[in-house]
Amino acid sequence: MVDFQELADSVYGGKKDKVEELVKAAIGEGHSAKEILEEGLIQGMNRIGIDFKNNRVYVPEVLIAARAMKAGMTILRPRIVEEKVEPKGRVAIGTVKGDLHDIGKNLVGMMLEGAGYEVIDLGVDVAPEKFIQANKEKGVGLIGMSSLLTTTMLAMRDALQAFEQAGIRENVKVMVGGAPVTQKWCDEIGADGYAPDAASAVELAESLICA
Ligand code: B1M
Repeated sequence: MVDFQELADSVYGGKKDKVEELVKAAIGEGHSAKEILEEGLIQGMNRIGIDFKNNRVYVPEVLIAARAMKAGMTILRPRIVEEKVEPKGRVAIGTVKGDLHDIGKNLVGMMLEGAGYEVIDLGVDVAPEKFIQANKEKGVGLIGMSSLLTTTMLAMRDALQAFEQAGIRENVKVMVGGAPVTQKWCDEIGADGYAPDAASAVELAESLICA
């Protein structure tokens, strides 16, 4: 019998091969994709997120855990599709126009994926039109913008104005983050929420999507 605690521990510890082995075994035993996801993979990512937030682990550990999670997800994906497991929500995430930093944005994306969201990663140097397109064509309900430069923080404001002009602001929530970004800046530009780190971004997404 597959022990879901062991699966969660293996994700946490970044043990990619073990995660793959346990996910295959759990499928073989007839567990549903939802169960494997929620009881095993997501639990492991949740824990690493909390420990990262509390400075008990650092970026490398989170990246290694996320790689193990992804390996498990790759095996599970056909099952998820087959069982029509609904994601908690669809999020488009990107680093704003003019900014090429993506380590923090990737961490946020991985944590959101680990928490059960479908994440559309638009990459770096993302123009507002790309976020708008993701909302119109892919139905994303939440847009996440990351900025690491004080100069590109202004691109967040431009993007929000572009969302208004494109008429999508009413039907999409916007969260912002990145080292120079603050709650004050979030309020000033009229975004819906600010998160200081990847684990908080998951908590924020939960509250914004449920709002
Ligand atoms: Co650049 N860089 N960089 N850089 N770089 C900084 C940001 C800088 C502070 C370094 C410094 O001078 N001390 C400085 C900015 C100064 C400023 O604006 N005030 C700087 C500069 C100036 C530059 C260049 C202009 C340098 C040059 O070319 N002259 C240039 C700009 C290029 C461009 O973007 N157009 C540049 C380039 C680069 C590299 C390419 C070399 C590389 C990026 C590689 C990459 O990302 N693939 C790089 C790096 C690595 C850094 C530092 C050293 C590290 C950034 C990082 O990855 N942190 C950085 C100095 C520093 O921060 N110590 C620096 C780790 C990461 C996990 O943290 O991204 O903050 P962070 O993400 C956190 C939170 O902020 C939050 O969650 C994450 C996890 O907890 N978060 C979100 C992030 N996004 C979020 C989104 C959310 C919610 C939370 O919701 C959507």
